[in-house]
Amino acid sequence: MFEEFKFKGEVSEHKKLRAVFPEGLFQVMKVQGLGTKRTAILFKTLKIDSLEKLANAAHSGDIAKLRGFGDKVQENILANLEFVEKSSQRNLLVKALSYAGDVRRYLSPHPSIQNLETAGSLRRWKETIGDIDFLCTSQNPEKAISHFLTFPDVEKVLAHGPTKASVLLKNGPQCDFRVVEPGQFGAAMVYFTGSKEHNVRLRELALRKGLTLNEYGLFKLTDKNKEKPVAAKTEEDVYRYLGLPWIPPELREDRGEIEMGLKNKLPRLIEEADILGDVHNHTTLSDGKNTAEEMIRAAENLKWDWYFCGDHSPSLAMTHGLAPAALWKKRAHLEDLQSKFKKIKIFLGSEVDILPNGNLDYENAVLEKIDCVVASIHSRFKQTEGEMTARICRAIENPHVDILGHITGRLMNTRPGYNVDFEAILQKAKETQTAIEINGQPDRLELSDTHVKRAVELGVPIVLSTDAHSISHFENMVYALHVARRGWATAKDILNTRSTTEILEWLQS
Ligand code: DGT
Ligand code: CA
Ligand code: CA
Ligand code: ZN
Repeated sequence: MFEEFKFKGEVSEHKKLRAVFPEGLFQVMKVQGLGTKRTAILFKTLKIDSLEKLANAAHSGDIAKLRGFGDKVQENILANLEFVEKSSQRNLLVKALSYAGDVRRYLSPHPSIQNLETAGSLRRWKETIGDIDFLCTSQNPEKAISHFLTFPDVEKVLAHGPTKASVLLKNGPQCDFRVVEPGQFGAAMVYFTGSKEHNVRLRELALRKGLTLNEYGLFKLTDKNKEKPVAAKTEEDVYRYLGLPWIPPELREDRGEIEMGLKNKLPRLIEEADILGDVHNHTTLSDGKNTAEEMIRAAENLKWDWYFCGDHSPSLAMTHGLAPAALWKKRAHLEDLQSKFKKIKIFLGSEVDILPNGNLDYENAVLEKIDCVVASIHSRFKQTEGEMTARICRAIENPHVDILGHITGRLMNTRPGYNVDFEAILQKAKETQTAIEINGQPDRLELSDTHVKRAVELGVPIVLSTDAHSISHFENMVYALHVARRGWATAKDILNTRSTTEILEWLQS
């Protein structure tokens, strides 16, 4: 059962487990150096099911006495507890989406609720979420509010009035709910989608045009009592009256979207339908849970055109990576499998470790024969920023490396990434035309949005990856996609949009 904990990002699984295990156990497991096995031991022997109990046991020295733990592990726990406690105040996007899905399924069928939408950071697909914001219109706001308050997963009502309410969800984040007039819905959506910084800039722009903007509408300054909005019903109306195109929520961060919007130069962001395949994933041959055949079938069901079927390289023992002989056996197996699949083209991929000195885990003669090489770091996270940067730059200088995998090794709310000089790496990637990955695992999501934007500016190729260890992880592509969108990426900036011929050409060039 504890093994199953490992599957992060499986929303349904997560939900089932949430009901069975104390929430605190999930937090304990996230402390770096613990993981599923040690968390299980701590739970069974010392009844540790919360961060508080973990801290007490570590301070009293009980943990060091356990077999297989010792002083060093105990010290590590104490050091890492601080990081986890600090970061657990914001929820991972994936978790917030799961809660928001529950709320939506409960609210949307109700007869007094229309136009139910999420707003706030969730609608902007920010990587972490403070609270969940919902907006709707209604003929009967009080009925809508009282329905919201009777949601079975409400732990505590924080505040409520005739048109708005805030609750704390069981084991979960805060959720805010507002009911607005249908005629004001667009203005309310703009206001409550934010970000605050984007809204400030919109209001400045409004003022310059002799207008004033709030959650009820856009009004002329001469309309002293704000009686007749010039725009309010739809977001498009509000933006249009300000001289702007509708701005995708992912861009609403005051990172230049208003300036570019005024010039009508906003990028046409990449969309889910543009994605034709994945380059980074794993099968049962290394540490995945599904066979190559199962993975490929699931990929074909997603209507992808191509699939680079990957696994780990051997240096990291716990992932059971493939020695060269096993790689060639796998290639033959993939060639056999191809005859079973008519719609998807299968290739040999590999996630190859970058060794501490920047060398790769396979010889060049082996790398050369792999169709797509993703190089990533999985060891010696404690090197200095200078060492890490040099190590990565050296790896991507190797002409057989096509893609740099998870660039910082971070696990959000668990461990910070290793320190790297992003600018130096992006420049090196540009020079060597190595692609940089946006890893879609919900607790990684690296490269982050601002670095994606920089990569786009520099013309560094970007690839979205699922890093799937089971077929259910293919949904990670959606998270990677939205990071790309938050980084202003268009289809042309992202390699996953290339046809089979084009991606092979790119890999060979
Ligand atoms: P979060 O919840 O911390 O992840 O981030 P948001 O962006 O969802 O922030 P939240 O829930 O406090 O508020 C939702 C939106 O409402 C926010 O993005 C912009 C708008 N908003 C809230 N408070 C203010 C404010 O004081 N001024 C302005 N202009 N907008 C606000
Ligand atoms: Ca929020
Ligand atoms: Ca809020
Ligand atoms: Zn991987």
